[in-house]
Amino acid sequence: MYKYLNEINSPADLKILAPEELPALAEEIRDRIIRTVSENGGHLSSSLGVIEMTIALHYVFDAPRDRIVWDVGHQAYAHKLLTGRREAFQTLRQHGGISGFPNREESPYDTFTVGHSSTSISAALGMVEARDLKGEDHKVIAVIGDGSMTAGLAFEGLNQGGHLDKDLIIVLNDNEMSIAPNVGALSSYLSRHMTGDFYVSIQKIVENVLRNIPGVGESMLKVAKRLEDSLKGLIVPGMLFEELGFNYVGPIKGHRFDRLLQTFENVKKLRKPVLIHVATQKGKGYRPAEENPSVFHGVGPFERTTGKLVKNDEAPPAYTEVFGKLLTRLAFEDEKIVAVSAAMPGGTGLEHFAEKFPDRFYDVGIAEQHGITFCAGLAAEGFKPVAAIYSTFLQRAYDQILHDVCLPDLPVAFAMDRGGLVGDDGPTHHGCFDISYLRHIPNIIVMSPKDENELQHMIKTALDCRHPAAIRYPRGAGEGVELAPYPRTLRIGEAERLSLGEHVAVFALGQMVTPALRAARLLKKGGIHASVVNARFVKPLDVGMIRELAAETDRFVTVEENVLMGGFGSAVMEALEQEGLHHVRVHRIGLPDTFIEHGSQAILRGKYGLDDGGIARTVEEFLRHGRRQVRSRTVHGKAANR
Ligand SMILES: Cc1ncc(C[n+]2csc(CCOP(=O)(O)OP(=O)(O)O)c2C)c(N)n1
Repeated sequence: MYKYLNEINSPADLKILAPEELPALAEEIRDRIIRTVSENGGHLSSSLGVIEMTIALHYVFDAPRDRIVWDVGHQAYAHKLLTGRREAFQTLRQHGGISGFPNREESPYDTFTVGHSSTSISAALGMVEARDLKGEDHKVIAVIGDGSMTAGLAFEGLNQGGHLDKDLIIVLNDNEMSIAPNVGALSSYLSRHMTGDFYVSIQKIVENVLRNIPGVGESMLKVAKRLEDSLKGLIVPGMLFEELGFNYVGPIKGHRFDRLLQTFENVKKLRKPVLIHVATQKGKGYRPAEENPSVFHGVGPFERTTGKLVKNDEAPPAYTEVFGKLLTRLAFEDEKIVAVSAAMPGGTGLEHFAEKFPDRFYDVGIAEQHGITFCAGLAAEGFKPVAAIYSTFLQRAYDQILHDVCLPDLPVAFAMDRGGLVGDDGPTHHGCFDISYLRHIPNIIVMSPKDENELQHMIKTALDCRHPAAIRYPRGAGEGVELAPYPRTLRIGEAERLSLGEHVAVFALGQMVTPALRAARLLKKGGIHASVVNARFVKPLDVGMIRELAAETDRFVTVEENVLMGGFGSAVMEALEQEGLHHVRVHRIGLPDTFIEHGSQAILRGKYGLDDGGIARTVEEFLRHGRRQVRSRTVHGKAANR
């Protein structure tokens, strides 16, 4: 079906092609990507936008000897197709299939494991230094988007890169988009390449006029030349990078092979820090994605011919949607509520809020650290900021949460969407560390709702509590429960007992409450009676409830979609120890001490024993064999693999 692509098993096969054949190859790659993503879902717009650039990079450079370092890595589908994963590409993002991101374990062409943004310049610079220390001679090329360039981390890399003055190439892929349109001063600065053209034409006119003034023309011209640099600095985008010590090349047209090949060939000869500014179009070549690049940034399955998304209209509203709607409603009543997103207004459900309250909504760009300290500033002045950031990306802002928010006990609310297993995006995106990275910080309240209605109550609670408060909720649809017309404030640290049973007490957190209840029903059929508790709060824990249940049973099971280490179960064990309740034996169900692979949420929950059947089996075994045997199985990963 694909004349050119089918013959390419490595970049060496690509290099055999004539430059004139590359556009046809690009179209084949485009078709293959669209077909696969329409079935599996994935990051479409970004990958379509860099097909020509990817082919040109592999055509000119010599990977894997030359290191190509992708930023975020969501745009690397063409790279995967050209580097030996053509056959496997149909398994993209599926459990057991290839990853949606570059992964060092998957291929020697994937120089850096990635998924979070803005790491490429630092990583590439490390590789440059390693090359020089080892006395090797190859190129290192970082490919970074204009959205990812907004992060402080990228500038930290640029800062050192310009200073070291080594042979490093940065390709800035500028499509003027992050997921949504790019924001911030840097973005406006880059988009001045239009003005750059304007500058060149003005320069020509001025030159001509000066030359034609008899006598004074030439000397005026010299003065004008001297002024040129400062004039250029005012209006040409590259000067920022030049000032930082990079040789700026561009902007060049990112879908024209002649320009790309010529520029890469030229730059290859240099031995200094170079930044090539490439202008591309997000979604290039697929009309629905060109028209709506944000929707097709990360997309589920869709009808290829129409671009219509395959959606389950019957599904209950997603947690994200419930969050966004409620926050907007509450903001009408309380003008102190402001919302902050780090380049994800759509993904976090804040688009509606942004529309209604443009002056109280801030998209800070991919700048989670700045976003949190910015919230701290707002809170210090009496506002109620809500930082809506996915659990996995909030990892970036650990010190800002600790030092800038929790230490001064400022009332910032953290809406941590995608807490737990997120599915196909895999280990870089699972939000399974948040309970552990938050619960040891003084002053913070950490909670997780059992359903979308409780999420409403928790949002209200977080806004009313006058302390730092984090709510973690899962990716996907809610439980389908009725939504209370008005949320109430929960009593801080109060758990909810959902069923009675004398054999074992199951403490479940967040999205694990419903499967724990179903597991209790399964267990009942086998004569095991379990009390099920909706923990609601990880911090402060409901120690009263723990005491109460410890008086009824000597077996506790905790269930959480978080790593076991330092998680909710650990908090329960610590409380038992502190309370001197040594007679209680505990078994913790959660994620093992490993990075969880990609795959659908259902598959992963099944594999790691976090679904109804898995929880019921573990409880049953725990009661049958006692703590020691079940624990040793978990340690060897077998319990998790059942
Ligand atoms: C630290 C971090 N925050 C947020 C994200 C989510 N995210 C993935 S891609 C993306 C936009 C990246 O924009 P850009 O670098 O311009 O690449 P493009 O998709 O436009 O090609 C964002 C915000 C992320 N991957 N990492």
